[in-house]
Amino acid sequence: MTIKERYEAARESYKAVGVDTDQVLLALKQIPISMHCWQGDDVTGFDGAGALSGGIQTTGNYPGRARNSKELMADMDKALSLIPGKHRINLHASYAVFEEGEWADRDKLEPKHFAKWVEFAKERGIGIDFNPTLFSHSKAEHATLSSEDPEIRAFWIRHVQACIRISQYFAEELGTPCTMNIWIPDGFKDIPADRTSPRARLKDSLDQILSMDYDKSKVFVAVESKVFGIGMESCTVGSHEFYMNYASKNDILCLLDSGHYHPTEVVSDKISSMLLFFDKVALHVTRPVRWDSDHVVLFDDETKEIAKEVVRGGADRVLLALDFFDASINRLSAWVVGMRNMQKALLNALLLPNEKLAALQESRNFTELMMLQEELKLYPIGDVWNYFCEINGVPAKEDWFSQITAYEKEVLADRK
Ligand code: RNT
Ligand code: ZN
Repeated sequence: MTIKERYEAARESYKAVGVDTDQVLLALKQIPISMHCWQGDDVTGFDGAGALSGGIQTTGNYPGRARNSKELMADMDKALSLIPGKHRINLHASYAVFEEGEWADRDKLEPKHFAKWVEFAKERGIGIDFNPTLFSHSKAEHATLSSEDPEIRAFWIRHVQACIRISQYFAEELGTPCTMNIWIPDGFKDIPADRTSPRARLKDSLDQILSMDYDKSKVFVAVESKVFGIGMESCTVGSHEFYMNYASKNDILCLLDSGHYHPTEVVSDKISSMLLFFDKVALHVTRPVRWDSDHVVLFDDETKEIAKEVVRGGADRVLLALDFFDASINRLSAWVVGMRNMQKALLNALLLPNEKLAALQESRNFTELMMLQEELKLYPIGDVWNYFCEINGVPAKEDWFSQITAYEKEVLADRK
């Protein structure tokens, strides 16, 4: 049987439970995911400011890490060619592309330092999201926006403001809003004596940053919390309560990273609450394992649960981005696996008879609800997925992987 014939058979199965798979394929194609550039080079960046720091870490030394913008762009291009649909890319400020002999510190970054990325995005018709980089820098050794040192704090305030200008430039050049997400590593390894002052300083820094003039319809500023980081086990200044309150009072967005909560706490359960109080919510989808928050996204239960909430809450209200970094496997494969898994999870959610399931809950028919949810798990989603790949011009099943192996031999092997 061909992929199309299998799809046609699957279409009948889904039709019987009231799901129109043709509509589902159209809907899935409309959901962009922002692919993070930092998986390609282990969060190193191009500004040479220092080794990765700030409580995040990559492990592994799989050969072929992208060493410059040309290599990173080529790798992202290759990965995107194996992922169905049109997506976005997510950049960090440390990925500025300088001309020969040129360099600017983080507080002096300008739109022109990102012109090459705009060119890249324009050629591919995709949007860009952005992140100020408040780590891996000599001025980020202790604290950034919550620093007790006024000069350090002013430096990082200037940096984030520069990033807002760059974000607006992306939005204007590409004709699509840019989500600009602020994450800072500030925190304490051991029990602090004063949790208030650093948080008050962070609050004041954010106030100063947002007092600048920018177009809120073009730049969606978001703030990302974290429960702990390596070397910041006892207190994170930018905690969930801090940012949720800040975002809601200041009309900016909260970004929920699925690796940033206590191990039994899940982001899938937070989305519906956020959407009742905010117009939009931003996500970093990733996979936490033990103390690490950044493993490659799998087609696992929590990713599926997140996708259900995205679909049920309105996919246009959830700004989806991925955030993981694995240096122990082929980096392009990590991107493709993670992106395709996020899409499979969205497909899984779209293929559910969501109204029918909600009606069962509403009538408190939990017996049938459980039965149906479980039976639906073995419906032929794979046949729909393969067809989705085929009609969007990318290899179905594991057939994309031979291209990764070839790229590894032809391109990555030369990077010594
Ligand atoms: C770190 C945060 C943050 C980073 C990226 C590189 O814990 O998740 O989002 O991963 O900005
Ligand atoms: Zn994150």
